[in-house]
Amino acid sequence: MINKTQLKDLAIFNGTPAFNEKLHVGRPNIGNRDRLFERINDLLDRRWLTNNGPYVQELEQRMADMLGVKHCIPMCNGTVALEIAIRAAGLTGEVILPSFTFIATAHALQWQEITPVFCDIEPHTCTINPWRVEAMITPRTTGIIGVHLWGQTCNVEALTEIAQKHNLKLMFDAAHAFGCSHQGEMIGNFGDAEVFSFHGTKFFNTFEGGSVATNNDELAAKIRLMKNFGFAGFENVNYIGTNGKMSEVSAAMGLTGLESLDEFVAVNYRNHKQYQRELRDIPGVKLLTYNEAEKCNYQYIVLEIDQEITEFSRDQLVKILWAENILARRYFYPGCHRMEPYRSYFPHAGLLLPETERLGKRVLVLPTGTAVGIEEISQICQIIRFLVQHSHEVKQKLLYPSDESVLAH
Ligand code: T4K
Repeated sequence: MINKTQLKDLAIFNGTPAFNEKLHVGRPNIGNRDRLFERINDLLDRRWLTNNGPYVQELEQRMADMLGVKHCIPMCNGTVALEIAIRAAGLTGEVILPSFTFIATAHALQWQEITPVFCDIEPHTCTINPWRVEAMITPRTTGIIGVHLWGQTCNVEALTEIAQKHNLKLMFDAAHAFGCSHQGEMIGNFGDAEVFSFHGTKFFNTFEGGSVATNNDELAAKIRLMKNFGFAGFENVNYIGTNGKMSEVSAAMGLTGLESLDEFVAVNYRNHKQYQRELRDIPGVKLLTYNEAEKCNYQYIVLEIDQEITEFSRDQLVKILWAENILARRYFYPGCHRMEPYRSYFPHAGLLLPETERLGKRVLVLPTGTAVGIEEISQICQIIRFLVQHSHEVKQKLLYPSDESVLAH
């Protein structure tokens, strides 16, 4: 570990970077390689590569058992899974969702010419604020999509009540929440449908992949047809459909990953605890904590920076960390409403999104997962602690880089 004791030790001020190799957020968790290669050999021998092959079917069954849900239909990625679920559930007109999410949640609606209506979030969970949802319902509203951001679950009860009261569909973007529970029940069981992402950066991955979980048989039947061009039998097409199928090689990765899921959680939990210990009592730096009474994948290490205390901003911190080869990410800045086409469509949306605007400027995500060790975490935390301890000088030096007198501190 490189101990940073003076400003000039920081890489941004020409010191040696803390890490030789870049430390990424979202490095994939890889399960047992031998088991994966065995499965790949099997599927090659079988010459069955896609189109609801045996591995896809096995993965679906295993996931449904694990979640205690009737259907957990594998798909080619989370975005297409969202698009298909939205279409199969019959959403049209306007749908209310948070702006503080990955752009795919909004795009899955707009792609089908459904208007995304951006709603603010609750500050403590970063999930959609149900009380604000109710105020945004219009005669054109057909549904609500909550996002279980960072694996923190939405206020499912309040959203369910609002959806029932106004006769709206309720779906959840559960891209971050595979393996998480809410009130003791696994995510996958709530609303009309919940959508997972199994992208390489997710806690559980199938290279690319996703799934729609639902307890609604009719909806599941529709989704199965829609993900296969609408085909019911060889020559009969019932719906407009698309190609949302998961391939066998992805399912092989998924089956292998499922066997190591407990290990992935254990590593993430260990890392989270390490961050919690080492970032404790640093003024202006708040680590998002999880409800340990629930199941959780602990996949996201989320910091909120209060510039009033740290003096330097979240953006300046990210810049300093990147110089050290710690590639912290500003998820989900600046919010969907500030990205095109939504920025042009709804130029004043931000006025109704004060928490989204506030948190978007304060939040950053740090590396974790099986690719990150506890020494690396200690090094990251040591740098952050050092920065806050010397916040005034750091701020000065960032403002006046050529002032050598500051470096002496
Ligand atoms: N809803 C929500 C709430 C989501 O967060 C997402 C996806 C979706 C829906 C849509 O699901 P998918 O259609 O993706 O299944 C990444 C992911 O691409 C995206 O899946 C994810 N959310 C989002 C939060 O993060 P980027 O633009 O940040 O990706 P990128 O290429 O910068 O990669 C992130 C980091 O991971 C980098 O530091 C490098 C590292 N990485 C990445 C890959 C792909 C690796 O180390 N190895 C790899 O193989 O979007």
